[in-house]
Amino acid sequence: MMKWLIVASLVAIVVAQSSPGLLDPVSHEHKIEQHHSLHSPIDKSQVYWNFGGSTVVTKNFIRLSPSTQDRRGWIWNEYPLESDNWEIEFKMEVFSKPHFGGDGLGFWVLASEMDPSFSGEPDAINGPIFGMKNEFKGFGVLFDVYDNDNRRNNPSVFVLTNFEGKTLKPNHDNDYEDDMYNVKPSTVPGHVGDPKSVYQAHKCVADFRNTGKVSKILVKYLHKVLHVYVDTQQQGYKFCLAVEFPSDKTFRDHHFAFTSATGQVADNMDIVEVTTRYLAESDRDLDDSQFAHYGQSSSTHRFSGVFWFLLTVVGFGLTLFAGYELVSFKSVVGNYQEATRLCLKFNTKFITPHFAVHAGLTLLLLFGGTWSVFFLNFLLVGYRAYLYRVNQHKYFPDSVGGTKVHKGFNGFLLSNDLRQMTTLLIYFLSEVIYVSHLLG
Ligand SMILES: [Ca+2]
Ligand SMILES: [Ca+2]
Repeated sequence: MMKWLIVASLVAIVVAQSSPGLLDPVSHEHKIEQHHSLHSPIDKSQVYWNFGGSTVVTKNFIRLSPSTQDRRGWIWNEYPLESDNWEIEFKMEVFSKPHFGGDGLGFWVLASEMDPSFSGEPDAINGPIFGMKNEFKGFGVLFDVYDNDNRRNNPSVFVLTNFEGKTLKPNHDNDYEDDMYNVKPSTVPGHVGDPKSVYQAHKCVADFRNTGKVSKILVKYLHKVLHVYVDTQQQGYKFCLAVEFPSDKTFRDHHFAFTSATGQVADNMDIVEVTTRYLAESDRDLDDSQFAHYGQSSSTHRFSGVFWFLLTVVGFGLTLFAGYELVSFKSVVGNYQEATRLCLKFNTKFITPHFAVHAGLTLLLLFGGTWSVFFLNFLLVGYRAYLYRVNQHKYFPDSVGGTKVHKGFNGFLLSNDLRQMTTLLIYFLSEVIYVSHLLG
């Protein structure tokens, strides 16, 4: 019973996710503007949307581009914006089998003169910026999936502006780092000028690719400040970025659009649902510092592959050793003489180096940002430190195969059997996580 309780609680610790966000930045009090929205069945609800390029519209989703190299697709909302303040919430999915995917997609707010139906060319808005042409007029919230500069800071979310409709030449090779719009908000709570300010972000890294879930994005434009919130795990929105546009900027009569592009690498890029609301000038600004947030780099990639490779190798060694230990002790059950010999061997040769290697690995975990695994291993280190302190760390033949612990000892001890099984389980679960980090 005790054994299974421990197993169950260890598994629970490892799979434990952060608790869902309590705050909801969506302005549910305002009604949905159907002209700017898309709901299932999409093929019936898209009368206000035009599409082209590689885009395919089905009942349940719009595939902007398929997981095929060098494709570009777009959809354009034909109904012009009739409010200065608005928010758009969309669900999207970016996925494909290969380890790498890309290039990316964009949500755009564009001047009406860009309306593709004005052009003789059906794909006139298509171009190299995730499916958008360099001369776009307006701005876009971009989702850059592929990590071109190998700085392990993708998929990233940021804003690109071109209010004059000039020919932009953004630097795709460094993932638009030099081109991102980065004017920080000066007027809203939680940002620059606010003593509580913790977020001064004009971009974020949010891993929305191959999550097996639909990601939700909320873009809110209120009082000239553009806020972006992202939810990749269906656990509630987290803050991503906020930027302030020039005070004379209104996007009345502009149009919503989405584009995407694949290149050498290719993902399916789907829009699953779009919900738009007009906001009122009297709406209150949200305090972005109250939200959990996505950082500037991916937490799972805070360390290089070498770091996780090292953990994987050492963790594999420890797992093998724990397995060997367990099997060795099982094989001498009932044979007191052999059990004595085995205990002596482990007590003199293995226990201290084994504990030392594991303690070193746990120390490394402290820097890896994987708190559940660190906590799990820290428990084990703590228990072993306790064993040393009460001088009960050695194996003794009486307890091999049984549940007996040292006679005359009043503290807390696991039986040898349980101690070895728990160790093996913790090592194994940790190893699974090291490998998953190593593989990205
Ligand atoms: Ca990129
Ligand atoms: Ca990058």
